[in-house]
Amino acid sequence: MAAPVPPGTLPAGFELVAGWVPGAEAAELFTHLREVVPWEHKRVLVFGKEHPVPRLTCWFGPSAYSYSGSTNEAHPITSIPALEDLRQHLESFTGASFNSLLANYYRDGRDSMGWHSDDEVELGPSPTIASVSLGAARDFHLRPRGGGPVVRARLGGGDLLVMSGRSQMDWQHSLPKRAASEPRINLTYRLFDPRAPASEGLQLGAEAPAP
Ligand SMILES: O=C(O)CCC(=O)C(=O)O
Repeated sequence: MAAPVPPGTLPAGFELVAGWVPGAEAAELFTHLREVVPWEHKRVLVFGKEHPVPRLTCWFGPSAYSYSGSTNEAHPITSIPALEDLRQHLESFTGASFNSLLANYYRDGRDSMGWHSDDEVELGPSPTIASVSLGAARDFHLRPRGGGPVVRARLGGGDLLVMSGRSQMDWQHSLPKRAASEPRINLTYRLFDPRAPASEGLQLGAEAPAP
């Protein structure tokens, strides 16, 4: 079993487990998911103007959700056995429950994720989010919501980042653009309650520009 990166390396509420999916398996999973996930290139409204989201995405979960004038159709996790298998392993490893998953495909260094917190009403006040990275390593940044220096981490293929406790209340995260990068896939497993009072929706494209 892969060991967590020593405590204190990341802020409280963030635990990085390097090589959680072992090397060869992580590489195979990347190739498989790149082929079988029905990737979509969404467009979102930002200040009334439509923009393409700078990555490909796919939402798996119990129901569709909408944000910024764009509806994300829900695909069942069980439609891709490898994603359901990962879900079950993540539940055993973390002790948390997951019923949904946002898959992001960063085609190259121009693809990115802007500053945001996963703090939507449907996720509850202190969600546990399990984020699995596959493919190329990319920088991952954290910044305190109240202001303060950026904490820099690197997420490699097979790494698992677990965000829990006050992580979404106290911090924002982003995946900045880079001059060059090989492709990468990230899978964030969540527990999504479709009956929660409507919010702005998951921040799939409503994030601030990537640094
Ligand atoms: O690609 C990543 O590691 C970040 C994904 C992310 O921030 C999200 O899905 O909310």
